[in-house]
Amino acid sequence: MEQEKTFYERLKSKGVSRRDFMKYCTALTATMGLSASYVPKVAEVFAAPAQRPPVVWLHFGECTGCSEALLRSNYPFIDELVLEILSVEYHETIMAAAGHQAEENLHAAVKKYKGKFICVVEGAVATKYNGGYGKVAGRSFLEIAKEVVPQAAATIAIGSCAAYGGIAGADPNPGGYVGVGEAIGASTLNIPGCPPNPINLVGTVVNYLLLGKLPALDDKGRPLFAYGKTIHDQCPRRSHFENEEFVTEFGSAEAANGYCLYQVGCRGPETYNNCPVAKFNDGTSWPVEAGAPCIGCSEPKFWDTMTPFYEEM
Ligand code: FSX
Ligand code: SF4
Ligand code: F3S
Repeated sequence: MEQEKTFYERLKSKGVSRRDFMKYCTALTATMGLSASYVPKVAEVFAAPAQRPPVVWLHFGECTGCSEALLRSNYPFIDELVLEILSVEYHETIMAAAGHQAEENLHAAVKKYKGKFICVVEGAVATKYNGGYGKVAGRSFLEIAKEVVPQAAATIAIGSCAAYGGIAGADPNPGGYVGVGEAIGASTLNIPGCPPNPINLVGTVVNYLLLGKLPALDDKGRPLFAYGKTIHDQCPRRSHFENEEFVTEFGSAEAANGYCLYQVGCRGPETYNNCPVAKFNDGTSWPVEAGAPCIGCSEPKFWDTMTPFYEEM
């Protein structure tokens, strides 16, 4: 109880009301595919976590948009919440240490939490030329991944780069960039998207803390709660298109068809993700709602298979 009180007091001091927090927990519970009766239990995971798993967060070939999406989320407190449930031991973007001290932190964390930490990987791994296309502190991404990943309890590849190679792995891919799992022959839980929606990472971790297991995955390693349906299947532009009233509003089926972005290249029918329901920026909007066709950013090799993005499939 004391711990819970402290938690709400901490949130309050950051300008987050209990009501805001419960609103977030309700959205998160729905995203995870759990019934509303789980909302208090989800809140409890944050307010009184039974355990805070240590996390080693690695950065390889990427734009850091994945971390930025998490840290600059419009829920002003999501980064705080993540730090309530995870003990982030190493993260190059947010840690104070630099240079040799940062390297020491990495080695110390891996040694101390061997077999117990969650490894989160952001970015793709260069495999050609002995990993020569990407290094941190004089060691190749490949070398670091080979050392750290096998010592983790589980590895989460966040973003399409870490999951499948992403932009770094796009044709002609001179560095031989691939996803971290492929690079070292390990299996990873993948949360793709460029960037991915932070709620899907939080949902995965909360699922683990609440139910004691990782969520069910599809054949591409993605949690089914988030990637079980296509964008097109959940798209409001589609339901509008199929909705008679909407067609009437637009005057004709032809005009309503213009509202759907298929003809300007939307890849929603081949892309699995929950953007239409989870949305971004505090549930404000998502690409198709904002008028931008889905470019298939959560699918493997989308830079090669979905381009040119502006042409009809
Ligand atoms: Fe890749 Fe993440 Fe795209 Fe960027 O770090 S998934 S380039 S949004 O940021 O890895
Ligand atoms: Fe499908 Fe895209 Fe059209 Fe939405 S905008 S209905 S996802 S093709
Ligand atoms: Fe990506 Fe398409 Fe969603 S481009 S962010 S999967 S709408």
